[in-house]
Amino acid sequence: MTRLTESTIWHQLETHAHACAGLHMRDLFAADPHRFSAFSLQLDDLLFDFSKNRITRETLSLLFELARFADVEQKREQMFCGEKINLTEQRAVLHVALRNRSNRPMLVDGQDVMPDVNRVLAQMGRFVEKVRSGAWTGSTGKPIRDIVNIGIGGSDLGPLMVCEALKPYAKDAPRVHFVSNVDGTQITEVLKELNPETTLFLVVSKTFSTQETLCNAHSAKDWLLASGAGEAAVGQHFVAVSTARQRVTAFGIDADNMFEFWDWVGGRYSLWSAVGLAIALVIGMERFEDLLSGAHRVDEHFRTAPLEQNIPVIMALLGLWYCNFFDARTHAVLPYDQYLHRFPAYLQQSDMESNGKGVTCDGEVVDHATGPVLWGEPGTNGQHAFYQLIHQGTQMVPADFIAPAISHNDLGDHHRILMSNFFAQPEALMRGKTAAEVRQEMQTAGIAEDEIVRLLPHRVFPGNRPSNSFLFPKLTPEMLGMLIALYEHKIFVQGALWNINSYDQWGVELGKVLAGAILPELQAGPPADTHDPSTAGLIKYYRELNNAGR
Ligand code: G6Q
Repeated sequence: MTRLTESTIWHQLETHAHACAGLHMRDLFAADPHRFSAFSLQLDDLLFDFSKNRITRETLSLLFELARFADVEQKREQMFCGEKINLTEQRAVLHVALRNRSNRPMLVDGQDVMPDVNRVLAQMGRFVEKVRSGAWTGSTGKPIRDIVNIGIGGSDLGPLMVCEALKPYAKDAPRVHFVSNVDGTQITEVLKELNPETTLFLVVSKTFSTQETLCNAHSAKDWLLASGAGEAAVGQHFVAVSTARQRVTAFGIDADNMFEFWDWVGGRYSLWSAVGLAIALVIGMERFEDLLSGAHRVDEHFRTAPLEQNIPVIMALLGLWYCNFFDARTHAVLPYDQYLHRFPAYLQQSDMESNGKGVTCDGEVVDHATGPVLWGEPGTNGQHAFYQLIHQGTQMVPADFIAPAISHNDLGDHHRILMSNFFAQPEALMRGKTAAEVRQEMQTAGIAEDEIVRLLPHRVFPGNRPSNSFLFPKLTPEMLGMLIALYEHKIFVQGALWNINSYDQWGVELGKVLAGAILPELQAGPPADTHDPSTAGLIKYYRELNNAGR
């Protein structure tokens, strides 16, 4: 296959990007009264406005041609058909099966996975009902009041983000806590507040061999036993979510209390599986299924809508446009909803772990940028912090603005004020403020001419800074499911365009091995002589400090 950057369409995009360099969005809007309707799409209640981008109709048609050149549609079908598109691990990538509410057969190795998916969902449903109704008790017969999810990475960020996002639906539910960091401070602080008799631990680990998770799980078990509970209590206070049955039972968790998932579910795409047990315990199984339904709605859209009307495809192409043709190295996600405060952190993992790759599926080193650094914070907090750089800094930061029209907390003028910011920021980023406008403003304010001349360059905003806006009625489980799935498929499309494997994570695996090798050296014996002088020096000083501290 022709290298992406050597293809005719890539060259056409380069030429076009050059021609677009002088275009200002302000002028594009002025020239085309239909720009908003031409460059926005609606999926059910969700409005996706991408008109504030540095694009013309020609840009889009070239980008769609690039998608066709990269076989995005065919690759999409391969994913939905359970082909082993995770080439380095020889695995299918079928998280869409976990939320396949149509129940149509979905195959991996010729086997329909839906019976297994439905079996585990039913198991989750029974368990959730027992815990929420109080029928499942701790070892002293008391109902469960607190749930602690112990997991890391994909076994933490998804459930954590969703539990935060759907807090308004957590009425009459046990409280939920998350422990991920191997830093003992986190689990210590969480357990301080809890009563062992009424606490249930969910140990969530695909492999059940992740050092951080096992270390935390063992400390949790010690805490339970130290309260006077016998070994037999472990079964009532610990359940597991994993693909590794033997390791789970070796830990002391009853195999009946293990919720299974499968190797065709990547960790960062697993919140739809039993990894989402904490979510279901907190919002109830019905609402968890609503979350799945929202994602399924997007799966159907992504699979069937023509590229030209396909929201994740357009999100992906716009991202690539800036990343590869405008040198944008980061992408901001800016939710105007406090409940979505962990959404950027969650997407950071799904996007950066998926598309932070430098080699194509064919093993060639890429000669263009791939996944951007993704980052963000809830809207107005960001405005008083880092938006300055987005408005007037020297790099382009494409941004996604996300907001519900209706708040879960109708408090005075709060939501109207929040929304006025949600509308104002993308507009200001797009329009900017010209020297003439700044001058006029300062003259009206009665500022002296020499002062105007001095201040003017500082108060000009170049504008022409791109953004997408996502506006929907309310942050419900369905809507959240839709939002997450849109980003998941955007990531898929970008991986397909760049011809990289979005579904392995050798960088993560490396971290797991490296720390294991150094661990024994921190206690006794001479540090290994294989370290560079910097690492050796640091380890030596650490040991001196520890010895002095004893
Ligand atoms: C996700 C990654 C990674 C993984 C964690 C936890 O896609 O593979 O973040 O989720 O390393 O792994 P376990 O679930 O196996 O403990």
